[in-house]
Amino acid sequence: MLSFRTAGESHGQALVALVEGIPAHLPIDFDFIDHELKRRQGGYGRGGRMKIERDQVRFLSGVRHGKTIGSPIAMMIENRDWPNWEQVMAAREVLDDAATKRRVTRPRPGHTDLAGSLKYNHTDARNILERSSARETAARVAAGGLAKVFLKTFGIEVLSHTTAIGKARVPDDFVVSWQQLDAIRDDDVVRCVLPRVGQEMVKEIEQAQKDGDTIGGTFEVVARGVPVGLGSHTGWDTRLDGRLAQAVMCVNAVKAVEIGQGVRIAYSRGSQAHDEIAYDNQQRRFYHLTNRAGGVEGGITNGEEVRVVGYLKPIPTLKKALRSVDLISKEPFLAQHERSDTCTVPAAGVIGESMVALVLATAFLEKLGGDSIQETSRNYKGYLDQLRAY
Ligand code: EPS
Repeated sequence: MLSFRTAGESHGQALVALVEGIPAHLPIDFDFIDHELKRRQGGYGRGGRMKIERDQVRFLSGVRHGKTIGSPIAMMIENRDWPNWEQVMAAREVLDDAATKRRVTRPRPGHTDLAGSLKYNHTDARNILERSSARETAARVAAGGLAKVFLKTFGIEVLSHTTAIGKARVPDDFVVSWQQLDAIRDDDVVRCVLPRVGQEMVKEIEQAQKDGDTIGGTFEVVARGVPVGLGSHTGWDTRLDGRLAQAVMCVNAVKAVEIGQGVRIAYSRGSQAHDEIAYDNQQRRFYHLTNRAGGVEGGITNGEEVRVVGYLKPIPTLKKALRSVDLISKEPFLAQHERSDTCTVPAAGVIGESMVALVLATAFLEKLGGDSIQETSRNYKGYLDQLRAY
């Protein structure tokens, strides 16, 4: 069973990801995983922090001579900002002065500051925000990179694009092709496949920046090569659409998730909502004439591309601060402003890819099992033969 956890604070020493259940003998593409981390760091509208960090994975366990050995894989990403925070974030007790420096007592509306401080009984919201910071997603992308390397062995690939930033958005009925996704360049600052809309997105971010404000938007993750039969209709928690929704919803700032064209079809008739079925005699496979369902029917993948849309709220750390109340004095104040980003939608797409890859890899291994890649490959071949012989 594939599972992963992360640990680490935004301004702590490092982030850690622990991945268990990847079969043995998987060749690790180290450069690919580091490149994934770099993709996450990009995007127009990131703050000063991204100039400091140069995320790279150090493998601590589970990989030997370039291949997985079947044991838990521990990955570490150093925080280059740590030397500036050694005292503030020290594990051991420090002098009062260093302990109170950079204390956060004026919670930001929309952030975890208030709910987290009340729940964990802290009067310094730094104890909350350090972990709820989106910095943690670097560790998720490391784990997701591993999942992508695993999936690629079986011909499954996951990419994403930005579909809206503020008022700039791709047309409602726009269906992105794999070629368009594949052609997004690393230096594309908004990761939108329609250049004219991309330029509008840049303007939206610039305007928000000028106004001391932040801006949200949407991204779409697409997975191709996904076989029919991942996930199951038999239980509430085995349905793959539910698992994908959870995985994308927990990306920082995401407030809504859509599978395929789920939102639009809620407002249309059944005859306009569903994807008609056809059969390809040559390839001996069923397929659909459209893919509004986003590749999942009844909680099971149906062989079409899996498509998931994440909707992000604007980041809650605002220069133009909103009204708040001090945690200690209970007096009204404007919320605290910490250095932060104006827009993270392009980065969120990369994180969404990782989360989708982790869900797909988990469901793939649930269905096909295997302690070694050889065993999983044999099982997969047997399943594909079964589908062809159906
Ligand atoms: C974040 C605030 C900023 C972001 C950070 C998320 O960091 P800092 O407080 O150090 O300026 O840049 O994101 C990352 C560091 C990252 O790697 O994505 C926050 O408050 O959530």
